Amino acid sequence: MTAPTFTPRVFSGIQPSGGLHLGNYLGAIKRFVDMQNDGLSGQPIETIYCMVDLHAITVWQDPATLRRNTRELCAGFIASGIDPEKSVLINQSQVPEHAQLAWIFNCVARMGWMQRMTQWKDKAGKNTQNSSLGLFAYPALMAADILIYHATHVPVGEDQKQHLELTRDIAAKFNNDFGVDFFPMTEPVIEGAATRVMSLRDGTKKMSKSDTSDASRINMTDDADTIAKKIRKAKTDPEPLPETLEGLEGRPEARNLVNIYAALSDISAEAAMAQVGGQQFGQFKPMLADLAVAKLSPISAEMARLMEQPDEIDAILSRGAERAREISAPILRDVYEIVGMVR
Ligand code: AQP
Repeated sequence: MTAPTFTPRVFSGIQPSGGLHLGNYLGAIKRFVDMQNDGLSGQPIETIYCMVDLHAITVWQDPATLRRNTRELCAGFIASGIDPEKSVLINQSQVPEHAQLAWIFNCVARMGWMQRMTQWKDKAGKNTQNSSLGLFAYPALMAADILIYHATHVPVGEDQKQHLELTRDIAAKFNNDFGVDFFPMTEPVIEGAATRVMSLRDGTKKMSKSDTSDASRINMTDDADTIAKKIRKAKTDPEPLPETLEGLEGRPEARNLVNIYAALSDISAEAAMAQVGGQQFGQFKPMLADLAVAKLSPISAEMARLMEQPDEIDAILSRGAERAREISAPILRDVYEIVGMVR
């Protein structure tokens, strides 16, 4: 078998394990849209975006809620600007090659690698014995999601950096174990002003779906009043904003709001400071709230409209799965051949 050349290709996914929030939007989806429309370094690039439902069930999900969340996530992708004609939009469980390659990777990855994953430690906490085997093996499935398409670039938030490093380790070990140059060394794409959006209640904690406080996050389905109220009530310190970015050192809540402002405005944090440096929060917060409402309200309105057409969403996902399998099935066939499966 000749060593394949790797067509530049983007893959990324989000779990339908709850509603989308501003962190998912700024850290991931907005970047997905940019890569779909602008390509990579000016070159067009194939983009595949996924609702990773198999990942979601690593912790228990109510079946009806999971179904709804998966459709709502798909609506969120499309409402944010993912065009199902330009990008391949899929639900993970509809492309069986993800799970099939994950099994092979379960046999390549080492227990010690998984045990070092901070997300595993955070999510399992002290209760490792009672956590699902799937939660432990999560990064091997994530590696399979990416490598089943030979994806070369993965836009993610900063929290996924360690899993991307593990994906490279798995690819390298597979290549080495079988003496092939089969899987690419995928590059994480962690860019922009908001690669780690923090909780509105605690600037040292990531904004997250699983935070018990709804006030900690802006949900993509929040209405204008709720968005404005959450920003008004966001925790801050008593000082006005400094004149420069350096002055935000040691002020995580202020830094977070500036990053959100920058990312929503499509400018760097430095450029944001040139606009808002020196302002009191009483002036800055209403401006940020107006900006957030202006950017997010059209998305939530479009999500609501799309959710009234679940059949249309399902049809988009079926079409996406067909397109995805044209790429994934031949790659899995090659993997089985390399590993020595009789076909
Ligand atoms: N706060 C965040 N800032 C920037 N990016 C973020 N992402 C998540 N939170 C932030 C990025 O969103 C993508 C999908 O994340 P996910 O839903 O698959 O998993 P997650 O990171 O576990 O999301 P949550 O909200 O934090 O869920 P829970 O509460 O269940 O743990 C990824 O690219 C991620 O980086």
